[in-house]
Amino acid sequence: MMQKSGALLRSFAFDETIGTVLLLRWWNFAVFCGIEIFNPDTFNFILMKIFKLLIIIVFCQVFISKLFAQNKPRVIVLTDIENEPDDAMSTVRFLTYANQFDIEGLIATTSVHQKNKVASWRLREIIEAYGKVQPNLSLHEEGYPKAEKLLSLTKDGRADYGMHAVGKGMDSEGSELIIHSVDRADSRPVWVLVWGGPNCLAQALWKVKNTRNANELEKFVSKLRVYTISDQDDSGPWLRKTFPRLFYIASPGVHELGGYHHATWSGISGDKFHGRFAGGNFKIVDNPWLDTHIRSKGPLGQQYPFAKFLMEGDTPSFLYLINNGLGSSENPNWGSWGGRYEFYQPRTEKWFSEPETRPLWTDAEDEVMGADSTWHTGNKPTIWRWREAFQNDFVARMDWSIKSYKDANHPPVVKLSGEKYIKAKVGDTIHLSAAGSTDPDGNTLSYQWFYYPEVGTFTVSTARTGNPLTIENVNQEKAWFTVPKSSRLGTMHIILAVTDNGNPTLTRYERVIVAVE
Ligand SMILES: [Ca+2]
Ligand SMILES: [Ca+2]
Repeated sequence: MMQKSGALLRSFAFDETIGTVLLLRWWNFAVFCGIEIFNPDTFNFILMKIFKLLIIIVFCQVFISKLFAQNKPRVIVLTDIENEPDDAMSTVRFLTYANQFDIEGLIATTSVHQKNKVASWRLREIIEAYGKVQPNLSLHEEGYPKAEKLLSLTKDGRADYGMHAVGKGMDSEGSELIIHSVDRADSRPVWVLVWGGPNCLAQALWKVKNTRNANELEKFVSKLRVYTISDQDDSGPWLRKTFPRLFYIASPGVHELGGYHHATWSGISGDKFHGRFAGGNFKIVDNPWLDTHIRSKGPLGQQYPFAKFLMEGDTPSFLYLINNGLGSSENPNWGSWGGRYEFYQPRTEKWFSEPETRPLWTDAEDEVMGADSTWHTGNKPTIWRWREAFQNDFVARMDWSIKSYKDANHPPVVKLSGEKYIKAKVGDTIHLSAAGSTDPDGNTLSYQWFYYPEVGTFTVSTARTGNPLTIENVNQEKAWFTVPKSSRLGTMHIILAVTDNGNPTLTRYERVIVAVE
């Protein structure tokens, strides 16, 4: 995406150059022909030409910036920031990825943990710090928005809890922003990432439901994509049952009934707190490591508070959308840094506040080899399996906020030299190649190919090992495998991870889907 936008920028610069050259040539031609250019008519004519040229240039800029934006997810964050330190932590990380998203709103909300206040002041404080490093971040990747723009999109929801703040007269600048964003003439969906209670979104949908007809409501709902971190007020279950077609990713459940222990998101860092699991590398999500690699780094690092309970419980919601070649935002079941979710109607668990009435994208299991050399199966491994990669990526971006390009690391650019979609039969040999992958820093690259057996419909027995497919040359640029026999044919997902040897090491991905018929 960045390469494409770079090429477009160059072509734009070329157009501008052409415009200037043409103008100069016209001027020379006029002088050559002996036209009296200071004649008022001729002068006005020249001014008109310049004016038209400027309009064309501005139009080109708007068009091209829109074209770039098309590739980015549109994102609105709802956060109960200041209920505890972890939303501020997530905000710092989120802003280091501000160029990956089209941020359309940052809304301070309530939650079960903070029922009567909202704290947009804290969002502004962190955005001000971001403003100090935005020029430096821009040395490393293009597209970082100005702090002023983000400040203008920072709003408050109502300082009132859950469904008590939904209904007639309950609009807020936050709920109005959501409506305006969804209504904008832009075909991309709007992602609402919910780090606290979603009652601001509930109010927006309540209003649309009560002021528009059924078709308009359906159109509005179809543009929304929601990823919530458990149910942090009573409006989440209301949203799901009232808008059955609303795209919704969540581990349903409330804190009071122990819901967080079961939630996929706790895989980010809840090894010793809510989640309580083994297998992940806890050291790299703990305070001492964060001191060294995050808090020490400039104005933005200074805004990163100490974890009181756990590091960044809300962060999986946007890790899910990071453009690293792994995830596919419309396919939560494919897996990403933000975890893996499958679409079904879950049975009622004792930690739900009420029974689910419809399918949603919810908890799924992966089997993953842990840092303790043991296989682990569960929903949390769908996140912690990528922990080294997403932590290193954050470290590099914090470096970007204070270091020059040559003193920081940048991720590899992965290239599959074959097809991404391959049709095959049992017994076929599938050849895989990452030839042509590069690194912007000239780092040496290492390769890892692996079968993601939980994804896709092809099924092989994992009774004896969590790694049921042998890939030859599994850690080389070129690898291959033979499609095994199976009693259930279908799609196989093969992931390529390419890691550089910079400091810290950075990883990017590609995915090959083999349809076995
Ligand atoms: Ca939160
Ligand atoms: Ca690199």
